[in-house]
Amino acid sequence: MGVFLKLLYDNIFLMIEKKQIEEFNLNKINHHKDGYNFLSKILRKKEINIDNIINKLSKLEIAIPSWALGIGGTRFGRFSLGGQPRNLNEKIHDVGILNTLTKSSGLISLHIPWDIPDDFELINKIAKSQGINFDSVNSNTFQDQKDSKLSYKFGSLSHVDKNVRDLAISHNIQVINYGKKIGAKSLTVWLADGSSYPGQSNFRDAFKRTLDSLHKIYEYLPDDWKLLIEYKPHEPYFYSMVIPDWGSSFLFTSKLGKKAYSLIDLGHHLPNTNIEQIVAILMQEEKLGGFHFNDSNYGDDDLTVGSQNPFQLFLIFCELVQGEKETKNPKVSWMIDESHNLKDPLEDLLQSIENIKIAYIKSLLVDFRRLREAQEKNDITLCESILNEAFNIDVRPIVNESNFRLGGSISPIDTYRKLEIRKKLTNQRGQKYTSSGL
Ligand code: AFD
Ligand code: MN
Ligand code: MN
Repeated sequence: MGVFLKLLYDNIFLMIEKKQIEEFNLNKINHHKDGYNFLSKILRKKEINIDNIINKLSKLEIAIPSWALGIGGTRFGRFSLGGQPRNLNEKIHDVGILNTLTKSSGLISLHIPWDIPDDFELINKIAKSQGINFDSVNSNTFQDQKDSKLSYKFGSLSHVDKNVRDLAISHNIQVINYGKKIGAKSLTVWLADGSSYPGQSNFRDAFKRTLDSLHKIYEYLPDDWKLLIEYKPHEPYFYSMVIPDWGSSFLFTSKLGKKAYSLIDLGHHLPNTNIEQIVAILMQEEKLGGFHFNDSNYGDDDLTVGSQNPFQLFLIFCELVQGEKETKNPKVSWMIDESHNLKDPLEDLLQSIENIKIAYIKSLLVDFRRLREAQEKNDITLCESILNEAFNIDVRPIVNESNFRLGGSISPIDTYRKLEIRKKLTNQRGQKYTSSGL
């Protein structure tokens, strides 16, 4: 049996069969339809076409981070969970499970060098067999690679030593080359460079060295690719970061050219930052490339999307939906970036996918024309009530109906549990894990 078939066979137990989902849906359909029909009636009275919303949902593609399919950890410890993926093949199968249940996560975002395929042709075949495509490829110059003669300890693209900068540039170029072989169309650079003490680094010199390095990477970028520049105010450095905020990311992307865009990671803001305003302005400047969705309270907590502040997520989507209509910003990549320590990663990601859909649907229910009129009159109370009118509708029946119509599960987490997927994964892959991840 060829390697491909062997790998497929090894994971065949994982394939959730269509009839299993159909059986599960059959038991839930009446209860679901009661809720859905009731909601349809309410929305029809508001002259909202629910089918248009479901049609938009059917086009959703949420990218799953390869590094979040296993248990992450904190610097204080990492606790095991059985059945975590041990290699890229198994990560792709896990994304296949998510996509079979939700029909909206047929994308995986790889992290290099953690996810370098041994055999590109084989991995493309496996991904195709699972209905999975590759989203942005992520470079990693925040860790020294084994037997590297140079170190990123004091930075990479901004390093004072040109040799280190050249190493980091060549790594990013190598990541682009890997990406080309799997059909990726964007490179995500999260530059972890910065300083932890006053006086450690010259801010302007570090900026200029970084810009020069990014230019070299940008020149190599294929014409139909995007370069996504992610920003972060702290960690792993705690006095300054070279790209700390949306303004610095925007400055770099503006200086680099039209293929460069900013990436908003929701956990990369100081507490109480108005992220939705950043979305609005970056879209106005046609420089919003994508999101890393997660949730947080204090820092880069990488918690389940929408688990802490669903209203902020809704407001972000309100700007996204308005920006799509009112600006020429290109299609934005919706990627998740999380690190799981407590929950089953696949359950966590199923929750995140559902919460993204919920926030998106609610933003589609907002009467933005009426909101504009109320804003023009400075009628604050009316502005708030127009938003809250949409936010307070329980739209889960629409999420479930969309899953159902696409052949997914009316209730993905319940199906995942009923089919005992985690138990099967553990039986197949063992209790201990060797997965990479943050
Ligand atoms: C860490 C960084 C950043 C990056 C991710 C994957 O903070 O969010 O996108 O790792 O490299 O979370
Ligand atoms: Mn991120
Ligand atoms: Mn992060």
